[in-house]
Amino acid sequence: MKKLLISIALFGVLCARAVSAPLSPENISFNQLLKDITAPAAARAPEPEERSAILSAPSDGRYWVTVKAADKYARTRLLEAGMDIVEIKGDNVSGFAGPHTMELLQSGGFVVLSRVPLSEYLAGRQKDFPAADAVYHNYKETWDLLKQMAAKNPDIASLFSIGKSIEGRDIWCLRINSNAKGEAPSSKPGALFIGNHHAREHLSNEVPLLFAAWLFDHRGDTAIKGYIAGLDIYIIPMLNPDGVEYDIKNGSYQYFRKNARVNPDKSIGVDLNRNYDSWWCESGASTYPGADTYCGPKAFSEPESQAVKRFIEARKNLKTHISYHSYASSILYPWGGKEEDVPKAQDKQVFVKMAAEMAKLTGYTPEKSSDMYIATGDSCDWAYAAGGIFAFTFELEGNGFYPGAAIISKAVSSNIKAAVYLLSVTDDPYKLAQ
Ligand code: 0X9
Ligand code: ZN
Repeated sequence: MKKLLISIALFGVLCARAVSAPLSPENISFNQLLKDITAPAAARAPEPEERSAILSAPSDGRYWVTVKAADKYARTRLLEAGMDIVEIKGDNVSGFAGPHTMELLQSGGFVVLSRVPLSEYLAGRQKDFPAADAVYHNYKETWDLLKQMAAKNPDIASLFSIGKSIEGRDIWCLRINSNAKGEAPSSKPGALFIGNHHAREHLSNEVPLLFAAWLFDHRGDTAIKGYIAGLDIYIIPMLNPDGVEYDIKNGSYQYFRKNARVNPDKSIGVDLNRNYDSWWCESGASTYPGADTYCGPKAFSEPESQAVKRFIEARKNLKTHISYHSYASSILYPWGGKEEDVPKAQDKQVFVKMAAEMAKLTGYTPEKSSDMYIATGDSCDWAYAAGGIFAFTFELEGNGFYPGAAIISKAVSSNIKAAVYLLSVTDDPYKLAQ
C-alpha cells in the first residue's frame, strides 16, 4: 500500500491522516489536487530504501522480450501466445512473456531479438524511475475522494457501487446528474468514463478521477452547467481494484495487468479487456490461464466485466464512452476484434470525427483499434455492439506503466478537454455525421 507524503497543512483531505479523519468535503477541489500532484518532488520523494522497495522486481519468471512482428497480424499472434505487448516500434514489439509464452515464442517460428529476465529489465530502468508516485490514488484514497466529491455536491452527485470485485471490493461509480441520483433511471443522454481495467495502468484511474473533480470545480461555467443539467454522467475510475491493490502490494510494483481471479492452475488473473462477449477469445487472446492476455473460461466469467455488462444493459440512455488505458498515446475506436470497419457508415463517420477531434485536443493518434492489433473480447467493441455506444479506448501517454507524478497534470489537463468534447456531443453524436 503506498504512502501519502503530503503536507497536512495544505492538503488535509488527501493526506494519509484524512483516511481516518472525518470527511471534509469543503476542502476538495481540482486545483488543490493538481497543486498536490505538482508539488516539488523533493517534498515527497521516497527515502532510498523505500525507493528500492518500490522498484524491487516481482520474481514470477517473466522476461522482457523484443520480438519481430512486422504487422498487426503478427502482433495478434503474439497476443495469442500470451505475450503482453507493451511497446510497438517499427517492425519490433516489446513486452512481457512468462515461461509458457517463452516456450511458444521459441518453438513457434517467432524471431526473438532479445530477452532479459524481468529483474534485470527493471534494474536497468531504476535510474529513470520517478520517485514521486505517492500522489497516485490507491483504492481507499480513490473511494474517499469520490465520497468527498459526492458529499460536497449533493445536489448533482451521488456515489454507488456497481458490484463487487472478485475479492469483494466495491466498484464505485460517481454519478453527475442534476435530478436523478444513485441507480434511479434517467432519460437524459448518458456518458460513461471507466478507468483501470488493467491493474498497473494507474494513470487511467487518475484521469477520470480528476476529471470528476474538475467538473465540480467548473460546475458554474456556462457550458459545464449545461452538460450537468442535460446529461447523465457516470465515472467509474477504478474497475479493477483488486488488481490495483495487488500491483502496489508491499509498496513495490508488480507489473500486474489482470484481475485477482485464482485460476484452476493456481495462476492469478483474467485479462478483463479480453473477457467481454465480443467475439470472445477468437483472436489476440490466450486460453492459457497464466498468460497476461488470458480471456478467462468464458465470456463475462469475471465479476468486474459482469458489473459493466449489467451497468450498460440497464442504461439504454448511454451514448458515449471512454475506457482509459495506458500507454500508447492513442485514441482507438471499433472494431478492435476484427479488421472490418463498423458496418453502419454513419456510425463510422461519427467514430472517425470524434476520434480526430479528441486527438487534436490530446495530441494522441486516432486509429481503428484493430489497426494496432486484432484483439477480441475488449470492452469498447462490446459496448458499441451491445448498446450502440460510441466507445473509445484511450491509451494515455507515458513512457511506461509507472511514469511518475510529473505526467499526471499534463495528461489530466489535455484529457479533460477531450472528455468535455465527448460531453459536448453526447446529446446527439449523430449531429457529427453529414
Ligand atoms: O490490449 C489491450 O487491452 C489494450 N492495450 S493495453 O496496453 N492497455 O493493454 C488495447 C485494446 C485495444 N483493443 C483492441 N485492439 N481490440
Ligand atoms: Zn490496458
